[in-house]
Amino acid sequence: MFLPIVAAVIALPLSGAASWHDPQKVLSPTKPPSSFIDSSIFGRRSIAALNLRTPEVLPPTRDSEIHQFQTLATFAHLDFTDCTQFENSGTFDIGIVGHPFDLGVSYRPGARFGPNGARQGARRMSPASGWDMDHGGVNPFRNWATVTDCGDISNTPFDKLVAIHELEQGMRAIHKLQAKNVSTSDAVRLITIGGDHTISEYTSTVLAGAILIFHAALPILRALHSTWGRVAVLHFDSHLDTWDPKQLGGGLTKYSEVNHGTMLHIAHEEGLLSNHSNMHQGSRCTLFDEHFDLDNDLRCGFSYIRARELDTLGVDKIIKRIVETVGDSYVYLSVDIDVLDPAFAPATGTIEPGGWTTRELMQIIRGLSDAGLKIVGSDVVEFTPIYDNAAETTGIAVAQIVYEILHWMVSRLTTITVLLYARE
Ligand SMILES: [Mn+2]
Repeated sequence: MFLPIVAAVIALPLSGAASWHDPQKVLSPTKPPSSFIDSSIFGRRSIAALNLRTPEVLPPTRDSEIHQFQTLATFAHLDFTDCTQFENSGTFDIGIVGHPFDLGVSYRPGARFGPNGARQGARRMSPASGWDMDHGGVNPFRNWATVTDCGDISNTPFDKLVAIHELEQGMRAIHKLQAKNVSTSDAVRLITIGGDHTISEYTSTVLAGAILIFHAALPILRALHSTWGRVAVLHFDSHLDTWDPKQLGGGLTKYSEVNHGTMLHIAHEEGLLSNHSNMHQGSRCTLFDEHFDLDNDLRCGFSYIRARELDTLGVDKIIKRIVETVGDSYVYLSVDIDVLDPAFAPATGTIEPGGWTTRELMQIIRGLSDAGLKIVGSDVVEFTPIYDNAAETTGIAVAQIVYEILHWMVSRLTTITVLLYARE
């Protein structure tokens, strides 16, 4: 059997009418086709013979936002506003603001690209198609609030404390602005997209109206009490982030003490947090020793729900426990995207297997909104796009969580305003 096959293979180029030396007929260099159509399956027939009709141009029925993959990538195709400029006071109610900062990470760097990654992940969202089946048909972009993309707050990549100062100044400038819809909103609300988790500490500080100077450690608590009082931090994160700098990062310089795992410890030391109503959700990290970290966490005013407790408690009981813990406090919501399982959010700085699904997190946030918890600000942090996949799983999840928080703010601000005025 071997010999005839070899003979056939050898004979093949030598037999038949079309030798392999013949010039290629259709794409002959001496006779190039006059057009692409000529060289295609349509041959040399005239285009008219194809009977192609001129496309009918219909009048526009919806605005151009429907083309979700086009235009510059602001968050959900929102209008851009330079929110740090006072001339823009009174032009918006809720701002999405980027903090491209990652000088506080301990493992994978790259969260400085998170804000634009989140904007890329939010491109399928649009005010033109924002009505939500799971929120009673509400479109949070076209409800009572004017929502805008504030862009990023510029900060140096060369010095962490200077960068934090720049971000803090930017946030303070934004919080000086008056809201647009003053009949409903007493102040602008911000959802910050990080950036590593270090930003939350001064974000909540600025929100509270206090001045924080890390290396001087002299917070002005009077301003905090005259505006929101101490805020309760709801901290969705696989890690505690209340680490004493003695345990994480400290001992080198004052610079090293400020990082994405110590910021809640520092916030407590500065007196910015509620005494007992802060909570971690989705915890599942390892600790530096048997007792110290958890004792220090308790001392910082936190309790926690571990990620695995979802299996026994279920979503409803988790919501109930959070509501009972937070009570009537003003809530600052901080979502470290590593609270999700790496299957749902692989692109983050410090991944921990065994987390929640995106749907579970969305349902818990929705439950807190329905319970009427009084959200005064929020962030979604630790998205590090370089570790995302081609489907942009993490970036789209980050955008969806921001959207869920936006629903909470839109649905609850009226209640907050009434309470604030009642206090005066
Ligand atoms: Mn964190």
